[in-house]
Amino acid sequence: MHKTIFSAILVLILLAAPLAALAAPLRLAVVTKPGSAQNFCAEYFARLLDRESHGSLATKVFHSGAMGDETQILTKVRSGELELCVVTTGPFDSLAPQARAVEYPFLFESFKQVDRVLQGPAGRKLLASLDGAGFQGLAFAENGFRNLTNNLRPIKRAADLKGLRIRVMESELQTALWRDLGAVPLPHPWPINNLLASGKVDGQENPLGVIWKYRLDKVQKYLSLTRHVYSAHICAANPAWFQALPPADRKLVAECMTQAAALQRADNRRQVAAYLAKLKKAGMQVVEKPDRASFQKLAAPIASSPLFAAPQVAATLQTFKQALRP
Ligand code: EAX
Repeated sequence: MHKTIFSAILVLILLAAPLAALAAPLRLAVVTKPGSAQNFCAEYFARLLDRESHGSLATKVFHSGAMGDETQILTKVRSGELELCVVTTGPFDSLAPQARAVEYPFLFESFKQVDRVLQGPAGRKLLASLDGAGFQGLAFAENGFRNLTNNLRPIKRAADLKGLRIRVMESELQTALWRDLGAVPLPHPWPINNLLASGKVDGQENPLGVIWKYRLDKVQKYLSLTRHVYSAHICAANPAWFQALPPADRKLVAECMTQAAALQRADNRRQVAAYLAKLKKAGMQVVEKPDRASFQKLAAPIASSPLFAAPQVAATLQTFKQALRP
């Protein structure tokens, strides 16, 4: 009797082992904390995929830097240590330089223009091209239009930036941009609250949602609505893992990510005005209409800099500009 029960249990264990291995959750990483834009997309994707796959594709979201900063997350997706990520376009810079076109200064004026490019053929082409850099591009979610904050003075025009020490993303483009604008850029991974509190930099730049959710108003006094760069989040997968999925699962993963990203973008846009109101209420002094043309003039030579010289990078920017033509 005991022997039969023992054998039955053994059979069950042997049967369950491969099933358990199959059911190991997909690992999806974001650098930000719950409530942030990246997390919204990641968590919504996880819920949606779980529901649509009837529980056969579970996802574990690693957040708050549990898988390292955004550059480290990208490296892990490329090596297969992670299946998925939602990462800001900035840190894609050195790994997939064509992604730089998204954060080209003053390229986009409105969300409508952003969608025309990123949600159209030009955006799809960029996502597909990431394959060459070791990523399966799935969708564009959104960080938003970036604005400048600092502790020294209200920034009304580019001349006011002289000598300002600004934390920038780990991105060659963003570093070059702020140098061209007359500031002193310091590349540093997210999060940056401690860096700002330490006084090693005077300012930083991020979308209003990020400034509010990380309460940068507590360590920064002035805010200028420069909207100098639009930051997307690229939802990407490890290509080998993705391509090895059964076609139906591949389709499901892509569709769930597309839907999660669309919902996240809509949520982000609905809240921009509220974020600004909250930051004002919290005491930030806001320059609502800085002289953006003065910034734009100093940023213009970046198009002919080595950062946009590589054929693929130049071609991506060109495709974006073409898509923006009326
Ligand atoms: O979402 O590093 C940054 O400034 C990014 O905007 C970060 O991902 C916050």
